[in-house]
Amino acid sequence: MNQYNPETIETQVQQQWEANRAFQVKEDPDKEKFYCLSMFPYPSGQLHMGHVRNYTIGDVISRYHRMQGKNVLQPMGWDAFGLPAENAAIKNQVPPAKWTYENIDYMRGQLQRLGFAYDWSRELATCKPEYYRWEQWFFTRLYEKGLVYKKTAMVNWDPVDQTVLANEQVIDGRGWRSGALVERREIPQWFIRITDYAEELLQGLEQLEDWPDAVKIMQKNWIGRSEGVEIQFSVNDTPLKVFTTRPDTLMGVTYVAIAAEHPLVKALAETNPALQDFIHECQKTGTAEADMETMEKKGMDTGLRAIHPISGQSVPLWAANFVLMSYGSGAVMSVPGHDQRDFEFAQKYDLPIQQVIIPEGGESNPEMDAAFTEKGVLINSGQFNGLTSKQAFDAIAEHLEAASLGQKQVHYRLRDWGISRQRYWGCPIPMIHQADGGTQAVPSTDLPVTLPEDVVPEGTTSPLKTDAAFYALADGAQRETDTFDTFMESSWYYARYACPDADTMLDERANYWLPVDQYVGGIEHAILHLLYARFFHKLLRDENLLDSDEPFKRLLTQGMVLKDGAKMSKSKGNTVDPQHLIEQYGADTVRLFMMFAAPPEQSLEWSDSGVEGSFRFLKRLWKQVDTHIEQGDVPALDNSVLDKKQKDIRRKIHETIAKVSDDMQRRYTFNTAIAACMELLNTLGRSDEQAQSQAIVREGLEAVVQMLSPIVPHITQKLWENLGHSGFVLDTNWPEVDASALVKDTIMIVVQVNGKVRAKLEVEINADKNQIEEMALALPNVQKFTEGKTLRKIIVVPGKLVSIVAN
Ligand code: ANZ
Repeated sequence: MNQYNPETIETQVQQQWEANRAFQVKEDPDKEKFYCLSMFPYPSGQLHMGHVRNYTIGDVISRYHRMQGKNVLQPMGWDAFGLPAENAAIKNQVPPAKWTYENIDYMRGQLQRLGFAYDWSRELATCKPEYYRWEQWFFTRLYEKGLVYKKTAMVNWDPVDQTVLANEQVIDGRGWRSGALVERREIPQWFIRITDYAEELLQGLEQLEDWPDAVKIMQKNWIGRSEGVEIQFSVNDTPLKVFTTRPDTLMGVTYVAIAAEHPLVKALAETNPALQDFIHECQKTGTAEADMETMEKKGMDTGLRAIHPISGQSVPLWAANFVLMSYGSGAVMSVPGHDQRDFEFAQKYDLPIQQVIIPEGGESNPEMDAAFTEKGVLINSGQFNGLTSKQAFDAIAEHLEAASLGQKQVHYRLRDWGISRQRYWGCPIPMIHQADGGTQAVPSTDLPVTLPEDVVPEGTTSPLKTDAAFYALADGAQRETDTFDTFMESSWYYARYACPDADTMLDERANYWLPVDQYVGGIEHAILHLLYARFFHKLLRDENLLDSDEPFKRLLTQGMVLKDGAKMSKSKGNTVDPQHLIEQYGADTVRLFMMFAAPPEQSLEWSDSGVEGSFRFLKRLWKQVDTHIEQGDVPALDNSVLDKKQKDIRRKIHETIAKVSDDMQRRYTFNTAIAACMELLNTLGRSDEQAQSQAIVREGLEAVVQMLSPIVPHITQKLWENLGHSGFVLDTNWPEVDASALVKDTIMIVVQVNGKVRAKLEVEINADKNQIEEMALALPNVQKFTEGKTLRKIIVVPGKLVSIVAN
């Protein structure tokens, strides 16, 4: 009849979808909803293969659930603020806004060309004032609730360009443009109290049954809950608090270590130049925890002494580079006998080491060559001797509590979220600095604070900071010129899709659609994006804008796209341009390859021959359906007249439906679903030309067309039409398993001769023993092994085996 011509078909089908607004959805309380969301892209210029994979997975899941009769929402938008737009602006002398909007237009076209079932009426771009105004409004609400505060925090400062640099703009300690050595500076910045929600964010992970364990573990570690005791030492009669998770080791403290930036050290340094030098030295090294682990431990005796809260003895107070000012109280009780870091430090500076814990049933070891870090039983600890570490934790905490020298505490590694960025292309922070030094949130009636768009930044100071029309206000007040961390925008976009035109931040529609039933995205977002979005969801709930606790019910993190074993990426120069492939083979081939080459969570190795193979399969599918149609009409299927071979083919059809349904719904193994469809097509191809056989082939082909339609939606739509149907295959119900077709009326049994399996035999389920015996003995291989022998015994176990003894 005709040839498979992807380009013509795909254009036609896409026009049909568009004319029918096939993917626009409304809230329908009578239908089960399904919200499927793929992480929105940064509009960098063009789609890369990682996007294509991510969005194909999301689209297949969406279309599958739609065929389950659900009301499916699948939106798309743009994570449009961020540094690359500024870099491009500097390079090409275009305003970031213009660059961004042009990229969005191009990439939207690419997504449409791939046939993704998005409700484009809900599209949003986070750089538009109608989006970010609500983020600004919400921030002012948080400020009023006391969940936002200002404090000074460290930034990277480029002394030549006179600008703050993002971490990725610091290359080997130098500014990316100027090459100047980067300095660290403290400037006032805004923070959101995510730590107020640390416990809930941790507990909430338990509800997330359908999230990958790896992601939950990363979040758990990031939150980093630890239970301990805050203990009060005293230095010059003023209290010095330390946080410890091992109060059982308290009697083994031989010195106290304190951060170099601790106010106590700073005060001493005023009259102690050596200490001053030490502080400077510590400031040079990074404060990242990873650095802390590996860097050389350095310290300096402050000359002060700390009084132990129980023994009353005095121990030396050392300033040390491994103590973080930002964790606990910035001071540590050092127990070199039981903490390896303290041990190495004590050895280096010749400080005493005291053992206070021994293994249960073990002995003390005066010649320690490493710290004993396990828990055990207390020694050298006075009244606490003999207690286990666990008992001692409570006993020591209670003893200290009674003396008001300590209390149990829970600490989190999680820090408050610093949201200030000294960048231009971001959402303006809606705060005002008054002339008298006070601060004020921009009143809601004055929102949004609009970012001027017709600006080309030069790579030095943000244009906002020199634009008086932007920042200067009456009475000497000034607008904040920093912008939000772009993680702010991506923390609530999923909710705005539910009601993109609402004239409030969110409306009731958000409660209909949320939580997202399936979220699909990259593992690189396992910690920050997903944690911030979970946090925002709880903030929105507490503002009565939402009534659920978690944003994403089920999470799928897709694997990377590799080429020659390496991640496909621009920097490696091993990319394959999706656009080129779509032009060559069509969208369906690209989608099929993406889904066939690997299960979604695993990495996918790029293969040109794999793409070619996918294309060949689609051509064959087209031809097979076409050939079948050419043979003319088929009669209605009549199950009562089928012969064995026909029944076998029907069974295969329904076994395939059962398998593919499970692969699509539960296992998400789209590759095996495709393989099962391919196998079924082979079976159907071996059918004979009887009328009932062709009726079965028709049933099978229709099922395959339906089952492949989420993956290759264009070709299957055309084939569906060619098979005589009107309307969209995506609006049909997913094929159902006919249980009666699965019933087997024959069964395979094995035939043994003298205990060895020699043949297999297919028999009617209710065949009698004599019949089975006769058939078994007639089998050529059985004859071969019984030839010339006497049959001694024949046992028939119906449904299982025939055992022949002959000698
Ligand atoms: C004494 C001790 C003895 C400790 C021992 C450990 C083992 P997590 O689990 O991460 O909360 N610490 C406390 N504040 C610190 C700071 N600002 N900078 C660096 N280290 C700090 O770790 C808590 C433990 O980390 C605390 O328990 C303290 O060392 C140290 F055998 O106190 B421990």
